[in-house]
Amino acid sequence: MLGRNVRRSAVVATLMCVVLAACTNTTPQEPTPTAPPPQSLPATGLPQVTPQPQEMQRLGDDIPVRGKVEVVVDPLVDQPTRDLAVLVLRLAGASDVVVREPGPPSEGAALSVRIGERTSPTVVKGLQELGFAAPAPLPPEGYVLAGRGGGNPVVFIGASDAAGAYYGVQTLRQIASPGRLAGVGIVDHPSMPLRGTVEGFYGPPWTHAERMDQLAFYGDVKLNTYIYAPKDDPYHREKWREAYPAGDLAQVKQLIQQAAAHHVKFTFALSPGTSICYSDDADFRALLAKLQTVYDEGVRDFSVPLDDISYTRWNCAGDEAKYGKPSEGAAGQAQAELLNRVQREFVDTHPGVAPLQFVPTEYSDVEDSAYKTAIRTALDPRVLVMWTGDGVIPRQITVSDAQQAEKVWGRKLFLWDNYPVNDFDGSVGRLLLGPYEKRERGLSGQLVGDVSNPMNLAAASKVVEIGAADFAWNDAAFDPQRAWRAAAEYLAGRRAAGEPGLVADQATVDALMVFFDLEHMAPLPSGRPWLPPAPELARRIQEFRDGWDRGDRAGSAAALRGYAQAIADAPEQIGRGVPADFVADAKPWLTATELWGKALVATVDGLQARANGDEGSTFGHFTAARQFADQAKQIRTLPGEVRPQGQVLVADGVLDTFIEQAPGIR
Ligand code: LTM
Repeated sequence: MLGRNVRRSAVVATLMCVVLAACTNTTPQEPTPTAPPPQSLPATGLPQVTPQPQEMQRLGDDIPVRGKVEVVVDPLVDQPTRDLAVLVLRLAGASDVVVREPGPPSEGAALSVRIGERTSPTVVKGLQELGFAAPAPLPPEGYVLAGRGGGNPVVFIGASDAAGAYYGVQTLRQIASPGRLAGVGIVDHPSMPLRGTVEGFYGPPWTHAERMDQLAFYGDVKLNTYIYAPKDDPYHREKWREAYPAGDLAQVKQLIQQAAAHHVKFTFALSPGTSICYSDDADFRALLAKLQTVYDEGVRDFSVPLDDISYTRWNCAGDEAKYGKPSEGAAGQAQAELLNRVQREFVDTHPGVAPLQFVPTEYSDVEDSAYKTAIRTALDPRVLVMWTGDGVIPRQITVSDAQQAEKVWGRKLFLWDNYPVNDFDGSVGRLLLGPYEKRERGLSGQLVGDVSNPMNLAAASKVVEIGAADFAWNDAAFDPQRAWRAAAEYLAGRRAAGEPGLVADQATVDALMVFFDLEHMAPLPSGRPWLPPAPELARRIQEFRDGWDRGDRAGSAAALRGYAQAIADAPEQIGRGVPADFVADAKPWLTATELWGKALVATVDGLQARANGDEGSTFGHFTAARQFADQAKQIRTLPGEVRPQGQVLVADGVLDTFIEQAPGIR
């Protein structure tokens, strides 16, 4: 089974928001019918774009978008990019958008948007006329975008390739707001060549619909890689020799098309390690045959993960005869020979296939070993090797870890980042909605790519995925808190499945930030945190305690009560303003949050009553608080959604502790 068919209903969102862009622009005034159309609109600061561009500057006034707009494209600009440009311009206010190849201008166009190769003469001339000095050629997937309001409003997007053109238009989406495009100049390209996710967790695989949605979303945030490797798809691991049923292959075909439309490499992973006999040519042929079936459907990126297997026991007598007694070094040798053959006999013989990817059996440390020595010395240097950092769930990922890893593996590594995955015992009951923290700036110089291993809950994983996308694109400028808020803006800004909106609903963004804080904690395998629980709530509780101890009892209680009410109200606001798939993923946590919020409100009411000297009602409030908390503790994760199951956790160690301790505060 490739994935469950249906888990939840389709994405439906009602509110509109600036999608990954700050609402810095004001809505333009409609001109009176007799007034001439404005040629430019006063600039209002730089828009926020996520992932953050390498360079962005203001070039002049904003560009009005109204009436007829023409989009002039080179053949480099593919259909999805053209369609996105039309959608963005219509959302921004164009009544009519004409797409044409270079040639005579369309009659009556109020604005021309030129999208083509960075080096094409019209783009070069247009950028010169705008006085925008941009490098050429640009790195792969790069683009330059420049526009300015004025006598003859124009926007130029010059790209290094088709992906660059697509990303230029994704940025156009983020500099658009109702009635205008920001008059800015941007030079942009990714810092890491491979950016995305690996569906590599245990437990319920994503549904087909979730994968389709994820692939579209990756385009929005300039992620270019999706690795298909769900541990619980038997055809990926245990039954790796067996062909996928026809229906599953049809879905693979759809996924490949969806990936291509959003400039994502659909990477097919096959994990034979639990039963392969390395010395058996029949097994090698079975492996190639399986890869061939998906190659025939259009897959051009492949991975052979050999993680989470025993490498001190052979699966057949033939391996002992060929490689000797089971040992780490012998396993490394056998694996390297297998992978080299896949690279030479499959990748090299199939046009268009990218270098093979591989997850080693030792993937989570930086110590040299017999296994790593064998891989380092025997594995074809073109094969990409994945690594999770120093630890399966590391406390942090640093440049020096990656440098050490490069030494022992003999090559720069491809990061398999086990965040926000929640399939291990230490993560029971957790929804990981924290910022993309503790990944050191500068890692792009050491890694060939960064893919995150998400939660079984696909839509909820977008919060961390957006942070990871921002980091992988431009780690030098990365700000985890900024990217975290951008994730809230993204979620609050979908009009409907796959369709962006341009106006932010700040109440929804604020509610999401309150909720994200409550689910900030990220656990190590032991369950102890590598990201602390609810730092904002903890800060406010500390502020309350300090004020209370200083004697400002009423003031400090009133301040905390406001935030307690925001917690209690956040789930309803999120339910109204965020896509249905995120709400469905987060449902048990939202239900628990409302109860914990009510418990906190009642707790603060009890403290306020105490401050007023009303000990009689103090007791009643504390009793109500305990009842709400008891109800919240009953909420459990949903079977079929995550694995393992357990009590849903919300700001544990902060919220529950305060509610328990409050009756003793005097
Ligand atoms: O991390 C790797 C390479 N393999 C597995 C993943 O499949 C799993 O999702 C994570 C988190 O439990 N840990 C692993 O070891």
